[in-house]
Amino acid sequence: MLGNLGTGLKDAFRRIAGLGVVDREAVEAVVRELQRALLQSDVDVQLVSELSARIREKVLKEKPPAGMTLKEYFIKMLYEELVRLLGAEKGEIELKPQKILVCGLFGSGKTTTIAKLAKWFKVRGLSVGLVACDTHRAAAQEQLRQIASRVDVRFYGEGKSPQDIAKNALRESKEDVLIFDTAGRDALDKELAKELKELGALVKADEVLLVIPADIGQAARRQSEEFNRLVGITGIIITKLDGTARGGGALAAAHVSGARVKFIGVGEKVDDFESYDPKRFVGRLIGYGDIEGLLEKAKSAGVEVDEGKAKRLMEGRFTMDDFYEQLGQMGKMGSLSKVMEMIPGMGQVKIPKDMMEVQEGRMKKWKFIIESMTKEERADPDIIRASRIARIAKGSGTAEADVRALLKSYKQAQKFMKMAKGGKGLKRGPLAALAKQFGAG
Ligand SMILES: Nc1nc2c(ncn2[C@@H]2O[C@H](COP(=O)(O)OP(=O)(O)OP(=O)(O)O)[C@@H](O)[C@H]2O)c(=O)[nH]1
Ligand SMILES: [Mg+2]
Repeated sequence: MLGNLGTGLKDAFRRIAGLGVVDREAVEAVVRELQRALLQSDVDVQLVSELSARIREKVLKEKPPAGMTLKEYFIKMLYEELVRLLGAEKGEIELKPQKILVCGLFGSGKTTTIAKLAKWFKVRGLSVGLVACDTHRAAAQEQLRQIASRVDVRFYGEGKSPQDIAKNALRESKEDVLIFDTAGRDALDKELAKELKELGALVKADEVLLVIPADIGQAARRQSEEFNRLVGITGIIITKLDGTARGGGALAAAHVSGARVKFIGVGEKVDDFESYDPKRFVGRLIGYGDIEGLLEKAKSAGVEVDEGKAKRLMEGRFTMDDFYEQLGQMGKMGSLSKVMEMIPGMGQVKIPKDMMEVQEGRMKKWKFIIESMTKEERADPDIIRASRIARIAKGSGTAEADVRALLKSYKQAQKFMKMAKGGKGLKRGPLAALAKQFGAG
C-alpha cells in the first residue's frame, strides 16, 4: 500500500538508525529524504515544510527527555510527526443502531464502500439495510441490490425520487443500521448539494460520510471542505489507497480539512476495508511492528555510540574491544534475527534461518575467544600470531580455526570501517558494520 511513500519513509528511518552522531548535517539528510517521500506522495508543500521545520527545531534545539538518547528521540519524534500529519486521531464510528448517508462525486467508490460498511457492521452483530437513493444513474439501484444480496443484508429501493425511497425504507425497516447510497456528480453543484442536504435532514442521518478516492491526492482538502460547507459531513472514507502513489497526500489533506478519516478502502473486495488508525497505519508504512518495542530495546541496549568513539571508529581505529562490545550489545538486544527485524529496512532483508542460527552460535564462540585474549592483544590484534592463536583457542575451548575466523572477520570489519570513512547513513553505524559481517549489510 502506498508503495513509494512506505519505501521513502523506511529509508528515512533507516538513515536515523544508522547515525553515529546526530548533528545538523545528519538531520538535514533525513529531512531531505523525508521531503522527497512526502512530496512524491502529493502531500501539500506547505505541510511538508512545516513538518521539516518542526523536526529541525525539536532534534537540534530541544533536549531529549530523560533516559532517552538523541537518536531515540529523533525516531520517536519523526514517528509522532508522521502520525500527526496523516490524521492524528483514530476515526471512530459507534457500534449502535444508526442512519448513515454516504456521499461523494462520480466513481469515488460510494457503492463499493457501502458493501464494505454493511459487512463491517454485520460481522459486529448489527443488522443492516441498504437504501438505493441513487436514481441518477440507470444501473445504480441494480448494482446496490446485487451488493445487498452478496453480503446478505436487506435492500430497499421502492419509490421514484430519492426522498420517496428514503421515506419508504424508514417506514419499513427494522434493521439496526440503515445505509443510504446517493448519486454522484462530476462536481458538487447546487443540485447535488440540495439533494444531499434534504436527504440528510429527512433521514436524520447520524453520520454523513464523504467518500474520497485517494488518487486525487491533496485535492481531497478542497473537496472535503466544500462538502462540509454545503452538506455538513461527519467523517471521510478514503478509497483506492491500494492503487495510487498519492494516498499520503489525500490522508494529510483530509486531516487539514478538519474532518476525520474513519475508514480506508484498500482494494475492490468487500474485505479490503479497515477502520482508520493513523498510529497503526504509520507503523505499518515504515515497517515497524511496533515503535514502542523498538525504542525500549534500543534504550536498554544503548546502541548509540558516543561522539568520541564514533570519531575513532570513523578513522578506522576499530579495536577488538570495540568488536567485542558490539557483540555484547547484540547479545543484550536479543537474538540476531530479532535485532535485524528492528533495524528499519533490515526487516526486509531476508536472511535464511539456519544461517542466522549458525551466525548466532558463532557469535557466542567469538565472545569466549575475545575474553581469552590479553589486553595488548585486544588493543592490537595484529600481534596475534600462531603461538598466541594456539593459546587463545585452548583458553576459550575453541579450535584454532575459530580464532582465525574471528581475526579474519575482525579485519574485514576494520577494513569496512575504514572504507566507510566519510560515508554517511547506515554505513556509519558499527552495528551496521557488524551486520555486514553477517552478510546482511
Ligand atoms: N482498487 C480499488 N478499487 C476500488 C476501491 N473502492 C472502489 N473501487 C472501484 O472503483 C470503481 C467505482 O466504484 P463505485 O463503488 O461504483 O463508485 P461510486 O462512487 O458508487 O460510483 P457512482 O455511483 O457512479 O458515482 C469500481 O470499479 C470499484 O471496484 C478500493 O478501495 N480499491
Ligand atoms: Mg454508486
